[in-house]
Amino acid sequence: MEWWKDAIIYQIYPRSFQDSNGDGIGDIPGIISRLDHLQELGVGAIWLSPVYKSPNADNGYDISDYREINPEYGTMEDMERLIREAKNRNIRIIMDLVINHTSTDHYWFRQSRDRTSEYADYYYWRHGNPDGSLPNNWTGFFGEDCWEFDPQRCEYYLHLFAKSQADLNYHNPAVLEEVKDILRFWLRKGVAGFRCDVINILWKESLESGKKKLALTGSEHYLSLEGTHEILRQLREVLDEYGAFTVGETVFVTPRQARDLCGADRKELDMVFSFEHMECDQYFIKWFKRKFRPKAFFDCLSKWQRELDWNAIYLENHDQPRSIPRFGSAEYWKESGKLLAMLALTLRGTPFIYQGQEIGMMNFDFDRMRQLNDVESKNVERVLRRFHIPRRLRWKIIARTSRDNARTPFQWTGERGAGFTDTRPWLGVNHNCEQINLAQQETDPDSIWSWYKDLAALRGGSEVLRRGAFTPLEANNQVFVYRRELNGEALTIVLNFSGKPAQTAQRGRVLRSNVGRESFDGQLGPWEAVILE
Ligand code: ISL
Ligand code: CA
Repeated sequence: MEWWKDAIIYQIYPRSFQDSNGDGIGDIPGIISRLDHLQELGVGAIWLSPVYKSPNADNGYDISDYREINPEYGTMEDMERLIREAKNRNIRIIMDLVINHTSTDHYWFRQSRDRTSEYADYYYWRHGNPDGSLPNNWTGFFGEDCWEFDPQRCEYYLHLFAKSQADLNYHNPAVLEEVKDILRFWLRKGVAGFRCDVINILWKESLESGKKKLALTGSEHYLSLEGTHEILRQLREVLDEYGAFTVGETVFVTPRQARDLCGADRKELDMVFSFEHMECDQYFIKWFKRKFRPKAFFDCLSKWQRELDWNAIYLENHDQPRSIPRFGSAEYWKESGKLLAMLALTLRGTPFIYQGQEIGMMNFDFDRMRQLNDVESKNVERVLRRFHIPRRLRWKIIARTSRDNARTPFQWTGERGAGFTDTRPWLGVNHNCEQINLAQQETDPDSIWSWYKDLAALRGGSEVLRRGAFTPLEANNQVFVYRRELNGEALTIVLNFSGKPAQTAQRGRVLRSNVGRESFDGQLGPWEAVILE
């Protein structure tokens, strides 16, 4: 029971993991061929970003058929083989469940364009106002307004994300029944659970205009509302028939709201991805970057550790820039990469490692818009242009925040194509693959990869690290110290988040050091990290 409290979960972004048939696009046979890599790392489950049929406006987060595999990624047989082959290695498969919206290519949506069809109310359709304005003043997640006119139905439909991602209408009970069937379909195939995309915005209480805000005007009408809790409890009944696991991606949640979504007594989700710790390098919204503030980051992590019994721990995913240049240091690439690994694997909760994190992959090295694929970046560039932001500044904003930073192909080797593909990849390989790649790190016992394996094994064998209580001991703008404790056994983790020397009052026997230190007198070098007994 609760296997997910002891496991490390690895996120795969299928399009960028491993191409097996030379079309430049990662695929399921490619993933199967790399399962040994994941087994070696010691992961207990894989979260697969969407592999369903999709026109790829948002790389699979726009699903056109929940029961088909995107042909670019393989066949249903390939998927079934992946589930089997992973199981042989004691690795579970977690699917991405995107049910806030579907692609406008989905059969339901195409039918819904006809007002007399049985699918007419599967989406939010509204007339514009008599003065010609949109049905309400809401703004969407990708920076634009969120209504699109459909000439066939002569109405607007709601889309909180891209134009081709239409929001499903959960006021219509048939929609939830459809979703339950989709869950059963996949659970019967043997998947272990779901990562639930933007799950706390499912229920739109009303479609009235909202209070004007810098971003997401209207969100008070759908963020973490009771209607969503009700939906989750119903889905949970289905999930419980199969003992399935869920982690919800929950945007803009407070600890209190998160507890209501994943508290053990709530019978909703098992855990949630919160976002607050990802906001310590921004003003208000992610497009306005500021210098990373370590103290705010530590305080935020400690707060979530204190407020929730169990957290989903992550520093990277397919929507965020890479963690080393963000929270660590490019200059101290290896040291800070190892320090961040220590943080991710010693907090209380389930660690999620995003592909490439385990070898210290960095942000893309593109220099112009044309090299990007991300629909969000393209929308935002359009909005910035509308506000007459000059090109150089537009690029600066986008380069630092684009989701494509984390989506460049996995760097297996230092060759052209990085061992990901032998042809032109769908998104450019980072030129630093000559320095940063798995092949090189595999032969180096001092590499970031070796360090991840070592810490994963340490965690696997340590009840204190897996289940122990968390107590923060020191947090300033440089040093973060905390203790994990269980049944009288304690480990102290000491992290120097800076290129300058630092000090701490902690002493102890060194269990792990990212710089090969054998004894510890409280002095820390740049980006030094130790676990003390
Ligand atoms: O990317 C973001 C922050 O950098 C968010 O605004 C993101 O869009 C939000 O977290 C929702 O993400 C999820 O749903 C989106 C999809 O584009 C993302 O890839 C997915 O993780 C719509 O399905
Ligand atoms: Ca392929």
